[in-house]
Amino acid sequence: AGKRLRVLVDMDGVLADFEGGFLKKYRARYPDDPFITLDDRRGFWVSLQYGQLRSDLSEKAISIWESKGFFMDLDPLPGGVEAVKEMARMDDTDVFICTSPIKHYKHCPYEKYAWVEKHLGCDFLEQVILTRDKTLVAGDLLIDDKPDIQGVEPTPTWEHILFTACHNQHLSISPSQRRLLSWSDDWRGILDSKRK
Ligand code: BVP
Repeated sequence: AGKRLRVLVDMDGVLADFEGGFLKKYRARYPDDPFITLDDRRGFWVSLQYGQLRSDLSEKAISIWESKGFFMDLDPLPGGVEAVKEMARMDDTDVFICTSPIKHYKHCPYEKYAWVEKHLGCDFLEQVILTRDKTLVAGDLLIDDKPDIQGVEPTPTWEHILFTACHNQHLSISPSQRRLLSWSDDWRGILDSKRK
């Protein structure tokens, strides 16, 4: 007993609806161009799939999340904010929001902090970790919708829990990998499984 559990929670696709926010703003800005429904999304990178649809659409997709207000305006995914707040109130539990900003840094880092303040409260700003390399962050669990999380550290301390999203729902994963299907799924059981 006595060891605290450290949970790292991703933001885009886990707490904030990146895919829904993207599609809505893409269609509003480029109403005459083809788009990919959320059901047809495959692969983590939106820009890659749009570029495969038509070569000019990669840049158009990128223009959406590089615009002012994109990250700020993302809706919370169902149950995420409540789950993270409950986690933070649990005994012997530390929760951090671990998120990778885009390299176009004009709006994104600011808006990620603003989103956390708006939806989780200013006390939660203490828990924000912005990094392009999550393998360097030590934790027991990383709840993230990106199937392959890599960086300079070959053996991260966390167990990656794959959070189901439109782009990864059809992926077959190794038997050892665990999924969280949504915030209605048993996230408390996953946390308990890591407590010693
Ligand atoms: O901030 C998001 C958007 C960006 O990558 C970041 C992923 O962060 P994590 O969820 O891993 O923390 N992003 C960028 C592209 C294309 C760039 Br070119 C993309 O297709 N999808 C995407 O999410």
